[in-house]
Amino acid sequence: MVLTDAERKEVSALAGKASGHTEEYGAEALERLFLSFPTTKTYFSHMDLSKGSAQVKAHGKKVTEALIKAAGHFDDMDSALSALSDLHAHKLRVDPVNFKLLSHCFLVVLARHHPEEFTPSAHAAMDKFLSRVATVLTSKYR
Ligand code: HNI
Repeated sequence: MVLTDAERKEVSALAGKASGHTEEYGAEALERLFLSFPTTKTYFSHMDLSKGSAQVKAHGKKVTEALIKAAGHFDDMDSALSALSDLHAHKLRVDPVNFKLLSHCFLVVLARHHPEEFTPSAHAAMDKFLSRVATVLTSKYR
């Protein structure tokens, strides 16, 4: 699943938009995830998931930063995300279906905050990118 040059440009542009809002966008994506897909909360039972939670904000920031990092490593995403891949596969054992749900929530966040930039082609590029990230993060499951 290789992104074309045009798709990379679209993803980089949206990653640039997100870079000044890592905590805000990450926390919003997680809030949407937990509200719309409540089974995802089981992975975070050790956290305070109430609205405005400092733990959700801190986690959201980490997730957005990881996505921005991935957007800087289109050609070597496996090595760039290797530690995260170990974590999700071996320690957390997040069911892969959940990655689609979180990806969807991130798309909604980007569309909401950047409606002008979130064109159909940017949407498609971002969707492909998030699928690629999910593939890397679930690649060590077996
Ligand atoms: Ni995920 C921890 C990035 C999808 C559940 N996750 C992290 C961390 C990053 C991260 C970064 C922090 C690592 C560290 O502290 O060293 N996660 C990502 C990314 C995606 C993703 C980029 C996909 C886009 N994670 C998911 C999904 C779930 C998930 C879909 C479950 C629904 N992640 C977790 C849990 C932790 C976690 C649970 C540990 C949280 C904690 O701090 O205890």
